[in-house]
Amino acid sequence: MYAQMVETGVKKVKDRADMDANEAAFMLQIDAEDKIEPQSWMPEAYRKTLVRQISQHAHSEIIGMQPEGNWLTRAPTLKRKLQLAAKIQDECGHGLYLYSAAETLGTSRAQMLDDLHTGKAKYSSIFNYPTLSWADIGAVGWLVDGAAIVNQVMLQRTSYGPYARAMVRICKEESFHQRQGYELLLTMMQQGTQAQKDMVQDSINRLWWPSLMMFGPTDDESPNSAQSIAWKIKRKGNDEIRQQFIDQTIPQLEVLGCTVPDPDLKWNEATGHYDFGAIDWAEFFAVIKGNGPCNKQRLERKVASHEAGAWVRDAAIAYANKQANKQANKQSNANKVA
Ligand code: BYC
Repeated sequence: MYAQMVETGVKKVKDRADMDANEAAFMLQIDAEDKIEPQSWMPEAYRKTLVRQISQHAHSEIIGMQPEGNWLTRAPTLKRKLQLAAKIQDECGHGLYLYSAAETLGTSRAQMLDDLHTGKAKYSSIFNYPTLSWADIGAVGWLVDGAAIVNQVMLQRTSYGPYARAMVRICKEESFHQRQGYELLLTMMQQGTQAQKDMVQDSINRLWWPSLMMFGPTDDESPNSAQSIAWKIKRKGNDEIRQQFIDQTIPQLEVLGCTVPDPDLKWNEATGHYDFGAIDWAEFFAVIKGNGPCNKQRLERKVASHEAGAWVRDAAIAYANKQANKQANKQSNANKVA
């Protein structure tokens, strides 16, 4: 089994009988569907699990801007360029809400960024694949945001209040992203040249399997799922949401007139779901360990832009200090007069 890099202290789901009074009361709150808020008592492992997941989610949004930004200067029309610029800005906003949600758990933005920059914290495997053609921008919107939504709709009901509330807004924006990606591909398929249609198919061929890997390892290889489901951080296992994504995506694929690179994909009348072929988990684990096609480039770019932005952070701090001093002087003058 894959060894966790972020140790949350959970080895197995604790029996209720082994819980102390605080933990038992916490579980009653979870059972009652009460949201856990920053000031609520929570088990340390619950807090660590959330910091791990929310910060990795935030990092994914921020790193995810890179493969899309790659096509910003080469968008085919002004309309497409504006759509792509708006989408990238949305992703940045999602990262910021999520960092703020994670900060409510007592960690700092600087710590989370340091964990990302030093390779300790992960981000979604999908962003370690390159965007080689304009059609990839459509496929990222349709497949990657589409996969993200299936997961995030479930996270709107996650047990931690600030994370659940951030997800509500994020899901609305992700729905727009998914539609713009699909509309882009549909336009290429319905109005494009043969070369453009081939570009769409090639893009789906390359991004289909990595999109399925976004949901994480199978349930029996997922060290975090059982406890996260018990705490209602996750509402469903990785396999169930992967299946849900496939079931809702294949009819859309058929409308496009494209195929997926999976000879075993077929509708199963008995289960009411699509059967699909084996996922290459060796590839997934290689990517999340840092050996995907673009891991090195993504991280180097992120660290370089963080360093290049140091003066902005310094200026913001200097300005905040100046304002605070001004306010303090005003207050002390007012006190003297009084
Ligand atoms: N990639 O026990 P498991 C977007 C890790 S961005 C990398 O199942 P868990 C967008 C996992 O972290 C949307 N690592 O874990 C942005 C764990 O390692 P650690 C991104 C993965 O947490 C810009 C280990 O494998 N969405 O939409 O219970 C442009 C074992 O896994 C991956 C989110 O981040 C992966 N795919 O379940 C366009 C959703 N899968 O941490 C679009 C929030 C697993 O123990 N996250 N790992 O070292 C989640 O819902 C859950 O964390 C996961 C994994 C379902 C991903």
